[in-house]
Amino acid sequence: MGKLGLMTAGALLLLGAASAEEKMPAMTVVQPDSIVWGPAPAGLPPGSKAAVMAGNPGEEGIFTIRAWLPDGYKVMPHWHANDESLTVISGSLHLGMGDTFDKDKATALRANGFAVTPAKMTHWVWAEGETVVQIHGKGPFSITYVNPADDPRPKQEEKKDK
Ligand SMILES: [Cu+2]
Repeated sequence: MGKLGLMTAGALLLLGAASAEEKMPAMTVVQPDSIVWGPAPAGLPPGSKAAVMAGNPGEEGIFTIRAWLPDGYKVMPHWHANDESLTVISGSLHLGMGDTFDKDKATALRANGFAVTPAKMTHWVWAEGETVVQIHGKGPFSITYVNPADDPRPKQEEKKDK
Protein backbone atom coordinates (compact mmCIF):
# COMPACT_ATOMS: atom_id res chain seq x y z
CA MET A 1 0.00 0.00 0.00
CA GLY A 2 1.36 3.43 -0.97
CA LYS A 3 1.51 6.43 1.31
CA LEU A 4 -1.77 7.75 -0.09
CA GLY A 5 -3.42 4.37 0.42
CA LEU A 6 -2.34 4.28 4.08
CA MET A 7 -3.61 7.81 4.64
CA THR A 8 -6.94 6.93 3.06
CA ALA A 9 -7.22 3.80 5.20
CA GLY A 10 -6.40 5.89 8.29
CA ALA A 11 -9.03 8.49 7.40
CA LEU A 12 -11.64 5.78 6.83
CA LEU A 13 -10.84 4.22 10.24
CA LEU A 14 -11.26 7.61 11.92
CA LEU A 15 -14.54 8.19 10.08
CA GLY A 16 -15.71 4.73 11.10
CA ALA A 17 -14.88 5.39 14.75
CA ALA A 18 -16.63 8.76 14.69
CA SER A 19 -19.85 7.44 13.18
CA ALA A 20 -19.91 4.44 15.56
CA GLU A 21 -19.64 6.86 18.47
CA GLU A 22 -22.51 8.97 17.15
CA LYS A 23 -24.77 5.93 16.93
CA MET A 24 -23.93 4.78 20.46
CA PRO A 25 -26.71 5.51 23.00
CA ALA A 26 -25.70 7.45 26.08
CA MET A 27 -24.85 5.36 29.13
CA THR A 28 -27.18 5.23 32.11
CA VAL A 29 -25.65 6.37 35.38
CA VAL A 30 -27.61 6.39 38.64
CA GLN A 31 -25.72 7.59 41.69
CA PRO A 32 -26.89 6.41 45.13
CA ASP A 33 -28.27 9.85 46.00
CA SER A 34 -30.18 10.23 42.73
CA ILE A 35 -32.34 7.11 43.04
CA VAL A 36 -35.98 8.14 42.70
CA TRP A 37 -38.27 5.99 44.84
CA GLY A 38 -41.91 5.67 43.95
CA PRO A 39 -44.76 3.28 44.57
CA ALA A 40 -44.05 -0.40 43.93
CA PRO A 41 -45.81 -2.18 41.04
CA ALA A 42 -49.50 -2.84 41.82
CA GLY A 43 -48.87 -6.60 41.89
CA LEU A 44 -46.78 -6.30 45.07
CA PRO A 45 -48.33 -6.01 48.54
CA PRO A 46 -48.56 -2.44 49.88
CA GLY A 47 -45.72 -1.09 52.02
CA SER A 48 -42.87 -1.44 49.53
CA LYS A 49 -41.29 1.17 47.26
CA ALA A 50 -39.64 0.81 43.88
CA ALA A 51 -37.13 2.70 41.75
CA VAL A 52 -36.58 2.14 38.05
CA MET A 53 -32.85 2.06 37.38
CA ALA A 54 -32.97 1.31 33.65
CA GLY A 55 -35.46 0.20 31.05
CA ASN A 56 -39.20 -0.01 31.66
CA PRO A 57 -40.60 -3.02 33.52
CA GLY A 58 -43.95 -2.38 31.83
CA GLU A 59 -42.57 -2.90 28.33
CA GLU A 60 -40.73 -5.46 26.22
CA GLY A 61 -36.99 -5.48 26.89
CA ILE A 62 -34.46 -5.66 29.70
CA PHE A 63 -35.27 -3.70 32.85
CA THR A 64 -33.55 -3.12 36.19
CA ILE A 65 -35.51 -1.96 39.21
CA ARG A 66 -34.87 -1.78 42.94
CA ALA A 67 -37.43 -2.57 45.56
CA TRP A 68 -37.33 -1.28 49.13
CA LEU A 69 -39.05 -3.65 51.53
CA PRO A 70 -39.88 -2.90 55.17
CA ASP A 71 -38.88 -5.37 57.91
CA GLY A 72 -41.11 -8.45 57.81
CA TYR A 73 -42.50 -7.71 54.33
CA LYS A 74 -43.80 -10.83 52.60
CA VAL A 75 -44.60 -11.74 49.01
CA MET A 76 -46.67 -14.91 49.08
CA PRO A 77 -46.11 -17.81 46.58
CA HIS A 78 -46.07 -16.51 43.03
CA TRP A 79 -44.36 -16.87 39.69
CA HIS A 80 -43.20 -14.64 36.85
CA ALA A 81 -43.45 -15.09 33.08
CA ASN A 82 -39.69 -14.55 32.75
CA ASP A 83 -36.58 -15.31 34.76
CA GLU A 84 -36.16 -12.94 37.70
CA SER A 85 -32.64 -12.06 38.82
CA LEU A 86 -32.35 -10.79 42.38
CA THR A 87 -29.37 -8.99 43.87
CA VAL A 88 -29.61 -7.99 47.51
CA ILE A 89 -28.20 -4.50 48.02
CA SER A 90 -28.87 -4.26 51.78
CA GLY A 91 -30.76 -6.15 54.45
CA SER A 92 -31.67 -9.81 54.03
CA LEU A 93 -34.10 -11.38 51.59
CA HIS A 94 -35.33 -14.83 52.56
CA LEU A 95 -36.25 -16.78 49.46
CA GLY A 96 -38.14 -20.05 49.24
CA MET A 97 -39.41 -22.32 46.48
CA GLY A 98 -42.79 -23.96 46.09
CA ASP A 99 -46.48 -23.26 46.61
CA THR A 100 -46.41 -22.99 50.41
CA PHE A 101 -45.00 -20.07 52.38
CA ASP A 102 -42.87 -21.33 55.24
CA LYS A 103 -40.73 -18.69 56.91
CA ASP A 104 -38.31 -21.29 58.24
CA LYS A 105 -37.70 -23.06 54.93
CA ALA A 106 -36.23 -20.05 53.16
CA THR A 107 -32.68 -19.38 52.05
CA ALA A 108 -31.36 -16.13 53.51
CA LEU A 109 -29.80 -13.96 50.84
CA ARG A 110 -27.64 -11.36 52.53
CA ALA A 111 -26.31 -8.12 51.02
CA ASN A 112 -24.40 -8.89 47.79
CA GLY A 113 -26.19 -12.24 47.52
CA PHE A 114 -27.68 -13.13 44.15
CA ALA A 115 -30.38 -15.52 42.97
CA VAL A 116 -32.32 -16.28 39.81
CA THR A 117 -35.85 -17.60 39.94
CA PRO A 118 -36.60 -19.29 36.61
CA ALA A 119 -39.70 -18.36 34.61
CA LYS A 120 -42.89 -20.03 35.92
CA MET A 121 -41.16 -21.40 39.05
CA THR A 122 -43.22 -20.65 42.16
CA HIS A 123 -41.36 -18.91 44.94
CA TRP A 124 -41.95 -16.53 47.85
CA VAL A 125 -39.90 -14.09 49.86
CA TRP A 126 -39.79 -12.22 53.14
CA ALA A 127 -37.52 -9.41 54.28
CA GLU A 128 -35.52 -9.43 57.48
CA GLY A 129 -34.84 -5.81 58.40
CA GLU A 130 -35.30 -3.03 55.85
CA THR A 131 -34.17 -4.64 52.63
CA VAL A 132 -33.26 -3.29 49.23
CA VAL A 133 -33.21 -5.78 46.39
CA GLN A 134 -32.35 -5.16 42.76
CA ILE A 135 -34.50 -7.06 40.28
CA HIS A 136 -33.53 -7.38 36.68
CA GLY A 137 -35.02 -9.36 33.89
CA LYS A 138 -36.90 -9.28 30.65
CA GLY A 139 -40.04 -7.15 30.53
CA PRO A 140 -42.89 -6.85 30.67
CA PHE A 141 -42.70 -7.74 34.37
CA SER A 142 -45.62 -9.88 35.50
CA ILE A 143 -46.55 -11.58 38.74
CA THR A 144 -49.09 -14.37 39.21
CA TYR A 145 -50.04 -15.57 42.69
CA VAL A 146 -50.61 -19.25 43.37
CA ASN A 147 -53.51 -18.26 45.63
CA PRO A 148 -55.52 -15.46 43.97
CA ALA A 149 -56.49 -14.22 47.45
CA ASP A 150 -52.85 -13.15 47.94
CA ASP A 151 -53.00 -10.84 44.90
CA PRO A 152 -53.26 -7.24 46.14
CA ARG A 153 -54.61 -6.01 42.79
CA PRO A 154 -58.36 -5.38 42.54
CA LYS A 155 -60.23 -8.33 41.06
CA GLN A 156 -61.99 -7.96 37.70
CA GLU A 157 -65.19 -9.56 39.06
CA GLU A 158 -65.34 -7.11 41.97
CA LYS A 159 -65.01 -4.19 39.57
CA LYS A 160 -67.91 -5.47 37.45
CA ASP A 161 -70.17 -5.90 40.50
CA LYS A 162 -69.71 -2.28 41.59
CU1 LIG B 1 -40.77 -13.22 42.54
